[in-house]
Amino acid sequence: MLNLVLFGPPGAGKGTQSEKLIQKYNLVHLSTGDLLRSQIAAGTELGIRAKQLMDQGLLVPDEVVIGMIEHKLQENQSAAGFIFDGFPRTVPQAEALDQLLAQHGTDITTMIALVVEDEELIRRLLKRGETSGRADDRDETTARRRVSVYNSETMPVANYYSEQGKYKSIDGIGEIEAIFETICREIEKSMA
Ligand code: B4P
Repeated sequence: MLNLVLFGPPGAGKGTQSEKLIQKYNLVHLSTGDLLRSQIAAGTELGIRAKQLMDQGLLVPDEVVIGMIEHKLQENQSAAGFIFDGFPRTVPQAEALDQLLAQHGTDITTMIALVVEDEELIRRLLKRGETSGRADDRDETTARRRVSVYNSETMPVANYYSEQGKYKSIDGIGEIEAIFETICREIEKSMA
């Protein structure tokens, strides 16, 4: 089973690369950002609460996203593997993910971190905001807050996987296809 964590700051290209990886490796794509946006679109109570935080560029509480992932793992018990996109974003989320996967008799194969400098991230988020309609891409203050929340709350997750010998960083600047090929090479090394 291949279980991949695709890690990186907002706008690093996690969603972009996930779309390509799921095709190639036949994985189930679990993006907490997408799951939260479907809750918002459906107007659920969870979605209404999450939107208030997401629109400000802040993280949604750990128990909310962990609950969503738990539910999706249950629903996809026969999957060939998973790609975790935008999750885990805190160390408690990473610990919870390890426990959930252990209950299913599996674990994380590797974590691939896309590295992109802050000013390029801001440029990408604001550009996406021109067409995405996403409130969290709308203005520079929110985009900068998201990058800063990543640096303070999410970066420690890299150490968590590094201590397990599962961390691999990749340059996230360049052609989308070239970055994809580099990710594939790392995945294949981790499975060898
Ligand atoms: P996410 O949906 O995870 O959003 P993201 O970080 O913006 O996405 P990503 O890195 O996937 O960027 P993309 O490929 O689209 O999170 C949104 C919010 O949800 C969070 O702020 C938080 O509030 C909440 N949330 C989600 N998960 C959570 C969790 N686990 N815990 C708590 N809260 C959570 O790329 C961005 C842009 O760059 C695109 O326009 C793309 O075309 C472009 N791009 C991609 N690769 C490029 C390249 N190589 N060169 C140039 N441009 C590129």
